[in-house]
Order: sequence, then structure tokens, then C-alpha cells
Amino acid sequence: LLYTHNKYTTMESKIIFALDVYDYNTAMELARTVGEKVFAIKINWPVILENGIKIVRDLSKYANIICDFKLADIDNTVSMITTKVKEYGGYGIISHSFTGLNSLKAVVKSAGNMKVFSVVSMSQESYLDNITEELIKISREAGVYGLVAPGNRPYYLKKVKELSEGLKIISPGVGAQGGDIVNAMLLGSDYVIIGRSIYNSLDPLGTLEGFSSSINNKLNK
Ligand code: 3DU
Repeated sequence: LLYTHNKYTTMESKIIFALDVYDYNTAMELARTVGEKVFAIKINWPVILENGIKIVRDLSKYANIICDFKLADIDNTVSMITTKVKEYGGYGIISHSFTGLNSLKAVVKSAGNMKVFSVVSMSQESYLDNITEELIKISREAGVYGLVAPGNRPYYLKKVKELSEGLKIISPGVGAQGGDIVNAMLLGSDYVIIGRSIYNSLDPLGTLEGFSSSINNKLNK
């Protein structure tokens, strides 16, 4: 198999798989199973804390990897982290935006051609709900590629969509956290992030395909 850029997807997928497991073999096996049926695989601290950053390179064999590190620090530190993710072949990185324009700009700069997504609203109530508009403004000014907004809280997803001016929206909160995939897409998500509903199911690939066909059935009519 030859891997060139954007090599993974044999079909257009609207799903980002949240691979929140610890074990290396489990992670690799899940990635191998669903890799070509998803837009990307999102990893978070659980898999990194157990395996280190090198797993980004290993997983990249199967899918675009988005590192959900929710960066929230000064410019130098977020820059150092972003640089490391890039070195290991990350496709994208997720940063907070409440730390302000300077930090977020540092992420975008160090990311180079990696996609930067910034969190502007969480899937649970948080202080960010008071400042979502400002966070979108900061994000746009910093030049991010996309925004993270909840797929299980219609009011906030709609609000983010209205102010997003073409930035991509990726949405957690579908499945285990109660959000509905079709509602989220209708309200403006470009991609939905799904973790537990897929990796805890007895048939991850079948479950994933079920989510995909529910989008295709409802949205392509
Ligand atoms: O609830 P799930 O298992 O489908 O996983 C959702 C993923 O998205 C998980 O990695 C979580 O850390 C991340 N996420 C949220 O759930 C909510 C947010 O506001 C931001 C990220």
C-alpha cells in the first residue's frame, strides 16, 4: 500500500472517530478497522499518556490524526507542543481560545499546514458559554481552520454556526453524550466527533456505518 497525502478515505465521511483508549494494540486495531471509513481519528490525552507522541505517527498509517490536546498556555509552550505534533505527522491540533489571541496565533504559526481547530463552546455547560462570541472572534483573527462546538447543545451550535463565517465546525457530544447526528449536521456541524458509541460497541465498524448511513439517508434527500 502506498500512502500519499489524503490517502485514507475511499469515500467522503463526515465522522471523526474519537479514539479514547489506553492500550496500544487496541488503539491500532480500532484505527485499522475504521480508518478508511472516517474523515479523521481524534486522539486525546488517554492514548498519549500511555503511549507517547510516537503513536501519532503509527496511527497515521490508517487515518488523518487530529490531536485534541486543548492547548491552554503561553505562546512559547503551545508552540513547542504544536511543533512536536507536526514532527510526528499530525493532521490537526485542537487548542483552546480563551487564552487569547497571542497564544492562538502561536499555535497557528507553528502548525504550518496542519489544521488548527479552536474550542469555542463545550459539550457541557462551562464558563465559555459567557464568551462564545468573543472566542469566535479571536479564533477568526488568529486564522484557525475550524471551530469545536457541541453537537448536543443546539442553542450553542446554532449560535457558533451563525457567527462562523465559513470556518469548519467539528462537533463532539453525539452518541454517548446524547446528541443526535442528524440534528447536529442540520444545525451546521461539518463533521461530528464520536467516541464511546463506536469503540464501546461490539461491532465498531458496523456502528460507524450505521451513523454514516443515517446521515446519508436523512441529509441527501
Ligand atoms: O463522548 P464521546 O465518547 O463520543 O467522545 C467525545 C470526545 O470529544 C472525547 O474525546 C472528548 O474529550 C471530546 N470533547 C468533548 O466531548 C466535548 C468537548 O466540548 C470537547 C471535546
